[in-house]
Amino acid sequence: MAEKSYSVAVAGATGLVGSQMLACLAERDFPIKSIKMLASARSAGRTIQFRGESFTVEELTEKSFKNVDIAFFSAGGAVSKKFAPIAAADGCVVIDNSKTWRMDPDIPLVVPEVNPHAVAGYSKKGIIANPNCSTIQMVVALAPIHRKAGIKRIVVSTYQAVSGTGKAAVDELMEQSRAILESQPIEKKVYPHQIAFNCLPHIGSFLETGYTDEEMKMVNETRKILEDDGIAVSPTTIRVPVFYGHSESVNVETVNPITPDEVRSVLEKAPGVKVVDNPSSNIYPLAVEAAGRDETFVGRIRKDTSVENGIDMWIVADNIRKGAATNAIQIGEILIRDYL
Ligand code: 3JN
Repeated sequence: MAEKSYSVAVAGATGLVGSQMLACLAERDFPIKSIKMLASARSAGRTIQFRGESFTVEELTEKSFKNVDIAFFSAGGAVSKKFAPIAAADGCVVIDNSKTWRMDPDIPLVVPEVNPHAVAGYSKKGIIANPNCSTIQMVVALAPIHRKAGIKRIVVSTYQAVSGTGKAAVDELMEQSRAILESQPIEKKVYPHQIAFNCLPHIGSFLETGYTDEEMKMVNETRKILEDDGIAVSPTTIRVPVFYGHSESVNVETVNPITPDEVRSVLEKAPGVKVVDNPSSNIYPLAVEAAGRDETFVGRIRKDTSVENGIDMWIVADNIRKGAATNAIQIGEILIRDYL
């Protein structure tokens, strides 16, 4: 019998994440019967190449999801908020990349290497949430340590690539870098400050507590995915002049002792993780090497000598692939394998 195949839609098909979703669907041979490329009215009419065929981008409307089995959404929070429930009411399962539904207790928040069982919860509202990029790569690396030694507290600083903001920010870094090297004045359109040759301790919007909403995503989403509200998380999220690949300096304090060698050995067996850790040969994870890959790379694994049970490490992944598109398609793969 022929393999079952599905009607798929990609909402936000012309964006950075949407186009990567299409690339991942093709690369991973997702069984597709038909595909709709959806975007705003502004992008409607454009053509997109997919698996050697040309597709015309359609405007996303209330009627877009009739007879669609699975829709991958990456068109911004407002679109997700309005259209995910409409799609779900039409019997379509939505895998949503925005923050809109992530903390809804009736909507699963899934990282396939960590909590694949949670996909089952899709049936409540017909929506599955894809976590924030910085959270995904952190929990892929930390879940195996949590299972082995119990994580009590995480202190994390991120070094996030401009692609996390979107195409305009990628252009802004390129243009500012060129302008500065040519001693020309820079233009600031996306970020409040110069991003070229700079670091901005500011991602998202500031809350009354002094944290940003991006930082609070890491706190709340980590607890939901690891299914442990007792984990303390203190994040600082930083934008750096890197195009692709988020890096994270992560300190964890565990309940039970665990040595750096034990961490390496647990992570070497962990799904989706690649240990890159030979500092004496200058080998450690690098954003430029993680870009274009789907693994989460971990290195600089060492004992934090300032506490009894502490480990420090450096975690890097492609924010557009594992941090967004790949993770969403992997969720789709579990969905069709076990549920649809
Ligand atoms: O800036 C980054 O590197 C990640 C950006 C994430 C982001 C930016 C705007 C809106 C999100 C997200 O995925 O958490 C959202 C959102 O979901 O609403």
